[in-house]
Amino acid sequence: MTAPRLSDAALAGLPASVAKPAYDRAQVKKGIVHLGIGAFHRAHMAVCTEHALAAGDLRWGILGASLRSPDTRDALNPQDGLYTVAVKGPEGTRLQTVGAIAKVLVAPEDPDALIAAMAAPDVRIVSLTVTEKGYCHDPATRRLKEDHADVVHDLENPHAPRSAPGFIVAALHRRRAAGVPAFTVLSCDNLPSNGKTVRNVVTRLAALRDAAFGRWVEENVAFPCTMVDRIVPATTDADRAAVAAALGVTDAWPVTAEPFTQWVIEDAFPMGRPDWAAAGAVFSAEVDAYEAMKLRLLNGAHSTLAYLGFLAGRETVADAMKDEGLARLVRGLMDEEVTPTLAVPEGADLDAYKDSLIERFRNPELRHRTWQIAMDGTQKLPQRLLGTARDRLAACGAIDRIALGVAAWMRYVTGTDETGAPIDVRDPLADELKRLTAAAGRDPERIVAALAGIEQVFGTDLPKDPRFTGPVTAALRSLFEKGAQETVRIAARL
Ligand code: CS2
Repeated sequence: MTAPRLSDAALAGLPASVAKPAYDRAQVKKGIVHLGIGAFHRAHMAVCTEHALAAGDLRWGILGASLRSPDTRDALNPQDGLYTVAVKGPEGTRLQTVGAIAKVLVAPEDPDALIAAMAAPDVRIVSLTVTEKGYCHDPATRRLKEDHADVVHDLENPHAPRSAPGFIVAALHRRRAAGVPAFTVLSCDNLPSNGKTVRNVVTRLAALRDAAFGRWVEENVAFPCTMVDRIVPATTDADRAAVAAALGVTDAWPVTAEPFTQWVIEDAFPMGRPDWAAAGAVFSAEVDAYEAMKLRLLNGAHSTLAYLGFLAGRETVADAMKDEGLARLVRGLMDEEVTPTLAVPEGADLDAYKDSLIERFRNPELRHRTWQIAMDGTQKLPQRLLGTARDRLAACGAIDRIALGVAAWMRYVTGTDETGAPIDVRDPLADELKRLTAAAGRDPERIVAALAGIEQVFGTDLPKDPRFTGPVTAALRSLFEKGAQETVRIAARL
């Protein structure tokens, strides 16, 4: 017999060890619409918002929206929006059932319902975790990609958009027409100056629709920047089974996360906001510095570990960290090549931060697959590794480890692993990557010339700079000739 499903009615029966909503969910208003209601949001912003609700400010319930698949809606709506966060650390697993999400909509099924929900006067914040590619921007310039298929579609169908910027523009248009003040747009994706990037794309899209409306958006909408951090691997069936066993009821889609969580936010919310600081979020005027520190140290190391680890046959980040060479390489990357490029936010302790990153990557309780992090490399490399490379080159510094990370991405997107098996390369530019690498064969120079020629990723400067292409080509040659593990061993000087 299958266990009954998690629901409001089941909350009272959950074991006392499970934290659960300590407020009357029926009284909660929907003050936030969140676009891209994936595992990360549910383990991060929704948990902070839960805290604010529990403290008695019931204006901030979350209406979630999926822009593509119905899976999250199908899992969460039958359980009254409830789900469980399993926090996995060395001291074991802590469970919290979260009630902050009232309901989930599936945008493509009824775009107008989502626009109407976003236009409701109670909604003061529209937040997003739509991943890097969801901004329809050019990662190298951070501007709207006006020939992006979704942008073209959304301009032709402003009332039935497809993209996150398209929905934001449609809802702001409706609010303006109804005399309802604009909501604040809160990007929670791993992009540098994410607020500025989303401002760029939304104001441009609005202006393309109508110039006067574009100016209104520019003058009336706040786009605070944020730095978000929590490692949240994809949920597995084993996680589902463990959570169900602990709860005594089935949760169709729990999320797992590490104990660490950090959120740094620029305090620009003219329409108000929950007291996220009480839940540990930090309001700061230095978000850009925090963001660069996190993207270059954590995510730069993560992507490097993901490509090299995957090629070396390591399934998870924790497995990859067991390779002494890889562990030394990423620490060297952080200390020697990233740190000199950073402006350290006031009060931040870089050494302690880097130590904690190594410890977090080693967390044996998390099964964070290298393949998962390897996804969407074209959208991630610019802010994770290439910006650092540029700053190093400008200062005449060495970039050997960065070059190895970039070369590992190139080796990975050739689509065949070291045993000759195919790699499932997921990337918005996957077709182009396939075409370019197939034409270049296994010749490192040709591969580097072809891939570094993708201007929206590498810009126009890096492909012309032999101080960049030289070390990347050398590293790629070694990856082909010696394999990832040996290349890393040599690079880590073991
Ligand atoms: C990871 C991030 O999947 C990835 O690309 O690097 O999701 C990472 O786990 C988070 O940014 C941690 O805050």
